[in-house]
Amino acid sequence: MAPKRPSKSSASNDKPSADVARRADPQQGAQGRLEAVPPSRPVLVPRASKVPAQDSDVLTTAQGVRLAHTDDSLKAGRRGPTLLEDQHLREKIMHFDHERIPERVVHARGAGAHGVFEAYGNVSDITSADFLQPGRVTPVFTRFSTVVGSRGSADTVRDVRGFAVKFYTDAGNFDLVGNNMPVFFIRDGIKFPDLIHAAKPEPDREIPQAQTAHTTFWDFVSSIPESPHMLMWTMSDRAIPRSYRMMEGFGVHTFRLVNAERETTLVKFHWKPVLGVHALVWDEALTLNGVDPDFHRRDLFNAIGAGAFPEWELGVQVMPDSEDEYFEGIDLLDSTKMVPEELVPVQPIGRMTLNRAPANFFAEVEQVAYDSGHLVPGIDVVDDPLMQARLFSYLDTQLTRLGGPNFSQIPINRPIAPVNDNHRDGFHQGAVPQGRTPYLPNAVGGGCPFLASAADGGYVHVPRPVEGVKTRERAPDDEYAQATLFWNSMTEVEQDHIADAYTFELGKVDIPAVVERVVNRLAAVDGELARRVAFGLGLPTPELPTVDPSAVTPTTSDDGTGDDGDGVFIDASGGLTSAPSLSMVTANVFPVDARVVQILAADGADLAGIRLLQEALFAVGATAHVIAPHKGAIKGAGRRADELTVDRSYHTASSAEGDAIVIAHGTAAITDPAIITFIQSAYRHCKPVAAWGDGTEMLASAGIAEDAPGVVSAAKANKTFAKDVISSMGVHRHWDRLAPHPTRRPADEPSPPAAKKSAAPSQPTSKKGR
Ligand code: HDE
Repeated sequence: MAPKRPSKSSASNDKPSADVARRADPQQGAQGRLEAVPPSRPVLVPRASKVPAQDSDVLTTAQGVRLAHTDDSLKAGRRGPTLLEDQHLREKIMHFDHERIPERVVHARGAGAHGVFEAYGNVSDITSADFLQPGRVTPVFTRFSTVVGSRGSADTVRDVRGFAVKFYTDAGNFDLVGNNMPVFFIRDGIKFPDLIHAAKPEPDREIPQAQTAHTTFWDFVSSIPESPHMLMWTMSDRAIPRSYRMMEGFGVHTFRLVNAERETTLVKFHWKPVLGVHALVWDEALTLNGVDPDFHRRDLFNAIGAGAFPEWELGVQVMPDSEDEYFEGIDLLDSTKMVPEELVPVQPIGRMTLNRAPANFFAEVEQVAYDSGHLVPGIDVVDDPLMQARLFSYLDTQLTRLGGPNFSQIPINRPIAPVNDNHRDGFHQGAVPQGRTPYLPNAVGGGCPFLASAADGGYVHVPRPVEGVKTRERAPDDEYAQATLFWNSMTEVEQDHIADAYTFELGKVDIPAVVERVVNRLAAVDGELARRVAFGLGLPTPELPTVDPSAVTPTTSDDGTGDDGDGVFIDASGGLTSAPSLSMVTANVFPVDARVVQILAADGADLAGIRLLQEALFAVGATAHVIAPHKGAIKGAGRRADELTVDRSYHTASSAEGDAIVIAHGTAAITDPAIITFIQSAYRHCKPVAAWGDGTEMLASAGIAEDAPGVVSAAKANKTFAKDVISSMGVHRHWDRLAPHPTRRPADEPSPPAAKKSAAPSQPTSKKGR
């Protein structure tokens, strides 16, 4: 007798919800497909898998034959030998042998989640893209990633983060495949293989994993002209985010938007996290690489599980579509440049909420195939040579990674818009196409499928004149202005961290000439930065400036001067000397959703106080971890046998995992020096530190003054104490605790003159304001 059919929890993702309707679709085979009902309604359910891999209650072979035994292979006698005849064994091992697919060449390490995008901006004057019109709700799948590391590398390495969003719009899929930094290392896609070869582990020794702190990376980036700006971003705390939920996202390239009247504007896309932009400190990132290499992945999963759904506002900077595609001297076709928000504010146009973790990591996160060429009517690309190369790469890479040209049929990649593409056959064809006329024009098939005009939602390119001499030259550049602008826009603590990051990375470079070249070029960004890094590396202070960028840029232009041929030099500063919007350190207070408060406790602790704090934190959406000398449960102080569950013991916990620590009353008797170190490191990382009752004695043992910034203490754990703890978390870090950085020049000592951007010839005219 067949076993009783269990509730179909394993197939729950295949169930259509009230928001979707199933229809038979000859193009898609007998299982049908999910189709969105009226476009304005949210569609929150994944595309259903048509492959019936889990629709039997009984274990079967891949051919659907029910199995009676799976624990022993078929053998001649109980001790073997194994018989070749065992089809179940051979099929099972064959499939297992082929479970791995090639990891992504770049961005191999990542995590993703489903969600919705709700548009609310007034955009009809700039784009006809239907999903951006106010009120439209579109399902999305978002994947965050690091760039350099392999799939099994740690989350918290210093690196750029990928921020890729697939919008399943009614007009087809739109992929915004961006990063958490608004610029890039190189200007032309032809240099991408060089960049990645230099950044990946060195090929003779396969060292180091997931790091740019090695010789070949710095050799390459210091030898190309355009890298100084992006290097400032990657050496800043932007490269060690606290959480995916606290990262900005950028489309990086300029996009061309087209409205219903076929008028165009140039825009930059921005994602702004509702929780603010926050980072780890380097010491925490290093610790987390060992303590919890899945820190970011876990954080995303836990936040969604806790209902603290991560949210970002999508915004656009809108610039006129001028003939030369410059704005205030900034080349909009150059992805090593950004447009400061001080010049063009970001206008909000919608909100993305990630509300569902993937059901199966491989099927969704690994198999999702983003493509910067996935555009919908109303959105187009520009001539940026970096973007143009990407338009080739993403389609091409999926052929190997996903095993053929039919990857758009994989459930996570399938559009919700109806599809009729006339493509046929190929590896892993999942559809059973009908009919005999997969070609156009045809008369035999009644001319089907028909074509759509722009008015009917067809993608029609805006006519634009294209002309030029066939050449391998590049456009003129201003390599340093925006790097200097970035440095000038940082707060002191952010500058300290940048100087430390350069010192760390270059400290791992084993060829002195490479180190010197980087430090010399840093002098052209900022003399004081170069001095501080040189000091840390034991090098002489570089003269200001010592480097002519043209000397390291034989390919910049014909004569290597940055001259565009008309005696005109570019000024990419936008006329600004500082842009405060680039800084992550603000006085703003942010929500504490799914932030982790570590409550240090022990047997005999004030359990009622801990519970009060736990509840107060839970009420504002934060998480509490009780940390004690042992796992299991701790006992209260009273006579009643009161117990509280411990989340982590000191053996598994690290202060790097939390956003704040609180020392409970009744904990003071612990003498383990590891706990004192735990408290001291939280303090040194400028996190809120709190204690009540005799917990304050632990503060004293750790050398922490109760009146130091971000330190909260009280006699009892009551509501006021809980409120103070929560409000001290809203600013993320209490940097004012720090003593001046040892390499910072004392305030009374004059700084060296500001570095000029290059030793290039004087600048006769500027493109600024063209
Ligand atoms: Fe990518 N990039 N990229 N890239 N990229 C890939 O596509 C490439 C660039 C970005 O979570 C690959 O499916 C070239 C800039 C993200 O699945 C590959 C160039 C930006 C992701 C590829 C660039 C990005 C990728 C690897 C220089 C920010 C991860 C696997 C012209 C705007 C998407 C894959 C995910 C992934 C090529 C430069 C963002 C090889 C040739 C600039 C977020 O096709």
